[in-house]
Amino acid sequence: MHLSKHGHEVIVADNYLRRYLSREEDSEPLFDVPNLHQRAQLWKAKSGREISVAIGDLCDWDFVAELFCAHLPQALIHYAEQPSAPYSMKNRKTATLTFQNNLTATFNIVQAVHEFAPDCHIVKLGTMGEYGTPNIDIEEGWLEVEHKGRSQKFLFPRAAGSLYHTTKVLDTDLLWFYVRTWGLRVTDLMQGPVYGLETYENSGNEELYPFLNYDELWGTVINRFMVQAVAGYPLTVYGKGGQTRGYLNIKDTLQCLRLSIENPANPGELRIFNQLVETFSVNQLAEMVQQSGSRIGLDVQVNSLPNPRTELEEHYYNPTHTGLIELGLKPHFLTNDVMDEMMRLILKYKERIRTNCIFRGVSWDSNDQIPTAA
Ligand code: USQ
Repeated sequence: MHLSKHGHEVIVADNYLRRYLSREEDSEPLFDVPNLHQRAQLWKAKSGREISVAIGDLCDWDFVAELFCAHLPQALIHYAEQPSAPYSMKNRKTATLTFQNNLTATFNIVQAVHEFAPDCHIVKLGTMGEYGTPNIDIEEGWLEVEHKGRSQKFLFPRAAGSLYHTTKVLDTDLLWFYVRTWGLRVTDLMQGPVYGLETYENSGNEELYPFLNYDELWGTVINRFMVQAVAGYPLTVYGKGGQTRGYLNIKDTLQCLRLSIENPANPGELRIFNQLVETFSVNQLAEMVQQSGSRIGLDVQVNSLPNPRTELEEHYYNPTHTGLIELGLKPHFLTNDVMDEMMRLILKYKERIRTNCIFRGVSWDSNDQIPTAA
């Protein structure tokens, strides 16, 4: 919708995998999301602009080839991945799905661009989690290394913290290989956890909202904490709560995509941006949500749980993130007003919150064991 509003001709392809998996896991979003055809019609009624819809699986080569031949895209945004770290760590079946889906979709896209639209700019959604939490500043994708009097620029070292994040490392390597070999033009957006619901395009129109997941598998931490606060469920801080990540508002993810498309990478270039606007620890987020709660009349409790994940709970974190600002990104920060407004919006849907799917304890070193939250 954001690209469409800015004058781009947009075709969306989806196989409803995420909807299917969240239904299978009994962890559906707070709002019912109409199907893609219905949403395209709603957008047309609202904006007068057309978005084409194609339902199919990017792991299916025939579907990909047909889509490319029919449209010969100038740019392609690749979002078609299983995006949940806990889901990827749940058991062998979920790990296999994550691995096969994420790598095959990326591979098919690379092959299709090479075969049918070699000038097409691939904008790939990576993740800040590819880098892990190293004890040095995180550069934007690359690191100049001096070694025994010589120097070379390498991909910044990757050390991901889940299988899902590792598939993104593998994606980057795959893209980098084909950039070197076939001269593809690629932008890899290393995105931090996103929060938010309203964009300039969907504002006030529930049927155009994105998925607001608040369960352990599909919900990101800020959205989760806000829903927990509204439901009167103590905030689930994992371990010591010093885990620090780079966050951004959903409005900024859209800006970043559009800026990347409107300023494409060169042929033979793998351009990498760190896509975040500010960093917070889990403890800071819990405190901010608690304070927002008290401003709007909610008594929010914070609970420290044994961490189901394997990750550093206290660490250095200082990622560079100037590239997208230089392209023109105007960040929206997590201010008190932004938090209170989102909490009030969620409050309107309080009755729909199902507290039993908030915590299930998918452990990084077990096979589907479910420890209790207490
Ligand atoms: N956390 C808690 N309590 C919770 C949920 C999360 O303490 O109830 C902690 C996690 O342990 C982690 C941090 O909060 O340290 C962020 O967790 P998250 O679930 O918000 O984010 P993550 O699993 O890393 O994944 C999300 C998206 C993923 C994206 C990633 C960006 O699901 O698709 O790639 O954010 S990043 O984290 O920078 O890799």
